[in-house]
Amino acid sequence: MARDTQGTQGTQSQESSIWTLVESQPMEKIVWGRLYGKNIKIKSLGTSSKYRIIYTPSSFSVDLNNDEFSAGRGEANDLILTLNDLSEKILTRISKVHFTIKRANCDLASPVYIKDHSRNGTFVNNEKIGMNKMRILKNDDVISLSHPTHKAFVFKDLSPNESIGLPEEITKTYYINRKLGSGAYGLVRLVYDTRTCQQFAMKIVKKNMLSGGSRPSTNLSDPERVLNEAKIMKNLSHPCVVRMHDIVDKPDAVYMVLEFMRGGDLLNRIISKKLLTEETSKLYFYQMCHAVKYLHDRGITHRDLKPDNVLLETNDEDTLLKVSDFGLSKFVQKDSVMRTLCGTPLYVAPEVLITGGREAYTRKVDIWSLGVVLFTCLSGTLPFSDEYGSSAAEQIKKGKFAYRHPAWKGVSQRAKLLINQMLIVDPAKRPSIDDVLQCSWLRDAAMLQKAKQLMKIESMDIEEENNFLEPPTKRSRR
Ligand code: 3AM
Repeated sequence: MARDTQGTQGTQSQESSIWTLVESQPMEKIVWGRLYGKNIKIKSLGTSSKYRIIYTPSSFSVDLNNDEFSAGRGEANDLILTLNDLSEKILTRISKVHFTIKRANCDLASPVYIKDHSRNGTFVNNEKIGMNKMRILKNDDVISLSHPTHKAFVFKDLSPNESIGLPEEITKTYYINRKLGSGAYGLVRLVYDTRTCQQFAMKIVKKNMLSGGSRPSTNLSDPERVLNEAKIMKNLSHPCVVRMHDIVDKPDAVYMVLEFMRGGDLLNRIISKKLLTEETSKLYFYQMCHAVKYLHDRGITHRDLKPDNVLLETNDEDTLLKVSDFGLSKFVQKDSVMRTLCGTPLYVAPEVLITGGREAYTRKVDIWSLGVVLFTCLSGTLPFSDEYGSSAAEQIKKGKFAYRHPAWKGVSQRAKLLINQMLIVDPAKRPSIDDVLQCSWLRDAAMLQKAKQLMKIESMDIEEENNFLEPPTKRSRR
């Protein structure tokens, strides 16, 4: 039996024992930020304050080590502003609580928020926050009270500075937070728009890191190609296509500020669940198809469709999904051909491998990749792999695959039929995205209803597809 700290046994729960222990040994408080006085001299402290003031002949600083810090005229503030500190003219414009600064759980990994509680305003770097509004406070931000010229404090963020080396265009607008992940191209970071506090994912594509390769599939260095991604993405607007909010192009890297997708990517989802149910696979696949249709209707071929490039909005099973990464895409006119060899092996269409990029290939490459993605969702395995005897490339060129995994026993024939069609080697015989959207497997009222809600659309093609749901009118027998 666990022994409690007071030496009694049995009567007290283990939980309360731990509590006593924690209480008797308070944790050292983390100082997560500091306010330096600027121009105005502030001497007084709130009676209940735990803040340490460091005086120097010309300035002082306050350590921030609680979740929330408040400043204003009122006695309850951590920092009380009085006539000793400010001229009467300024003090009359100071509110009881003028502003508060917060860092959730004093966690250095969280952003710092400043909230304006005053009618006359709290200003950050000369910009008014606005009554009852918040913004993110960054290192070296200057706080003014009631007027931009009444500069009172400079804020020092004591968390590691993640914005070193980033261009000013980015750091002046965004607060740079934790790493979300990384890929072949570079890093993805969580960032916040300091004014709106909105979260985004910033993708940093290093141009030099992508240089080199003589093989076209690895030659991603081409700045034009990076910019191509940007140009295409900025002009796209569809619920299932990742929105690009901002882009900064620099000689060494491109910084893309994208919609933040907190659910992570489809690859991780499949890996964590081993495989997806047919119901979920269908819901995800349907949304991917809508994204691809949107792109194809605009003459855009994605060319790099794979689960890593499909992002999920939430961690819920039924979630909105968005297709990302158009770095390998290219605008093509209808009926024109694409000659660039790109795309990732395993998801790449046979015509790309067969011709080695020397011949033309079309948007049907996306249909093939979608077929592979669907196969992967439903079974958690790849249809083509070097582990199956011959090389994956050989299997792809022959369109040779099998439903080996036991999970396939529980998958409908309609789903398999669709995969068979999407993985036809001859692109001319492979269905178009419209054909795929019309397939019998996707005529599923419950799924369509869910998708419609997630995609928040009333009148898209879904309506047309719903027509399938009408029971066929029975012909009266004569
Ligand atoms: O490294 P992992 O696989 O954990 O989910 C994406 C991947 O995570 C994440 O960054 C990594 C490299 O692509 N990611 C990419 N774009 C994102 C976005 N818009 C994103 N996470 C959230 N929102």
